[in-house]
Amino acid sequence: MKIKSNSKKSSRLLVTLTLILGFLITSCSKNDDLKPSEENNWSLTLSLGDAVSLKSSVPSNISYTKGEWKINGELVSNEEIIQFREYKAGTYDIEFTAYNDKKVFSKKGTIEVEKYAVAATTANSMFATQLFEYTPAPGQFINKSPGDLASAKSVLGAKSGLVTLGAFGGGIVLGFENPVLNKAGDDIIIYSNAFVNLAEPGVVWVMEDTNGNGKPDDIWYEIKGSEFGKEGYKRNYAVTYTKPDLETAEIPWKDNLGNTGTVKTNSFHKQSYFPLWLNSNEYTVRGTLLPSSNINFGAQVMSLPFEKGYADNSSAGNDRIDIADAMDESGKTIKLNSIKFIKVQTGILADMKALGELSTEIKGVEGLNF
Ligand SMILES: [Ca+2]
Ligand SMILES: [Ca+2]
Ligand SMILES: [Ca+2]
Repeated sequence: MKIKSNSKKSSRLLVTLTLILGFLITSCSKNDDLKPSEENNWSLTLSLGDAVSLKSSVPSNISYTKGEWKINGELVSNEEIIQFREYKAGTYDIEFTAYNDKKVFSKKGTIEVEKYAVAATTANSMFATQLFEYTPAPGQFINKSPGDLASAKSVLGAKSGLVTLGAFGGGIVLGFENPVLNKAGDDIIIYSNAFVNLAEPGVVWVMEDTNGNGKPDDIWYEIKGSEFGKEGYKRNYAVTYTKPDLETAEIPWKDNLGNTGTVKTNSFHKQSYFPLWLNSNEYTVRGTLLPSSNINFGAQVMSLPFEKGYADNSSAGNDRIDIADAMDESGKTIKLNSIKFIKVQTGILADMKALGELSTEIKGVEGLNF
């Protein structure tokens, strides 16, 4: 963790990963007014998954009736202390606002969360070596292996890790050291734990580093797989998962079509199925829903693989992706010369009975053409 602060006067106390931000009160008036600080900037750089505690320390002679923490403009807490930890690289705007009946006092800062990467060598740089985001949906392995940050890191630079993405929409974003070129035929292999008659297809997205900044902040293009346009295939499908009051209860969801349901819990996995590192009590995932047509609830629950174009699909455990199948929002094929980033998301929303939720797993991602 690297820290810098533009605010010379703010008192900082770093104990392990705890950061206390002293709020500056430029003057303390007789009326207990909260005055805005002149120096309103601080910044931190964290690695993906690092945790810091942020404390609002308005001096005790100032009374305020309400305090609010916002992250990227969204209210996350009214407590004095919040813990910040993100599994998604990017810039986060942090704001604490204190109110009394006279004034509003606000202090802002930013936290930059950097990707996690393993060193790229000649022996491993054909694999994705960078982790930009791990945002699983709820599931039976979430908050433990293979549904935690260590598991997400395990797929880097190899094909022998294992991470689960949880139920529909849960995802992971990885990057390559060097662009993977779009040559004739397949360009990428996604390794998974697919079993015979138990495909858990994940939708694959690719991105060029168009602006050349090394970050996945350009346009995602979905790989047009064999289920494109079939009944049950829906783009821009969104599901909101809510943390239940009882930590071990099943996880309610609602989608953007008015449907509701739950991610069921089972007796094998007794921890919370909701990602406990999140700052909020609900979150929404958005992606492409694949048909449930290949799931068969007979004497034995089965999920047959689709023809092509998905992760965790083929029973051999290696699914080949052709960058030439990338398509834009309208479904039109787009020509990409290379890609730098890849995203995989669980594509089906299904309760597989005794097997738990349908969830895509991956073991590693390999580029074939450089
Ligand atoms: Ca190709
Ligand atoms: Ca699987
Ligand atoms: Ca970029």
